[in-house]
Amino acid sequence: MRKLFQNGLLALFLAAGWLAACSRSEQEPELAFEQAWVRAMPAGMKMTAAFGQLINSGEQAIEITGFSSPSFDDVSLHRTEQVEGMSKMRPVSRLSIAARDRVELAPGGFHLMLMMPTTVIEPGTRIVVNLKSTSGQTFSFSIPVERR
Ligand SMILES: [Cu+2]
Repeated sequence: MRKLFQNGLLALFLAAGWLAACSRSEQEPELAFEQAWVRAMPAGMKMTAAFGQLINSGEQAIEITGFSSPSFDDVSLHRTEQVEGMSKMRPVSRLSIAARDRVELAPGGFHLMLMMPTTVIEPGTRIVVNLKSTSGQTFSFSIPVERR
């Protein structure tokens, strides 16, 4: 009787796992923003940036073309480049994250440029950033403000 119960339970687990595997393939793309942080703004500064790892765990590429935040009137993607020994920031209109791949946003490279704050951006608080994909999905992230 106990053996029968165990087998039944095992079958249930297998069925549940199979169902989960099936539904996963039909799910919308997944995007995570890990180790994300926003640089705290010194008093008087009108701009700052967000950094972290954008991780696409899905089977399809994600193309981000929309950037916004309720805490900033102007959000865009920038890339810092070295031009003739000078560090320059250039706007980038879209960010592609291949299937099962990641893109790093880091000082000196890609970053989310946050301009025209609508609130005080202090360490210990969080700000929300929304990334919109070309497939119409919006990914929202709550990112801690840190002094680094
Ligand atoms: Cu920038």
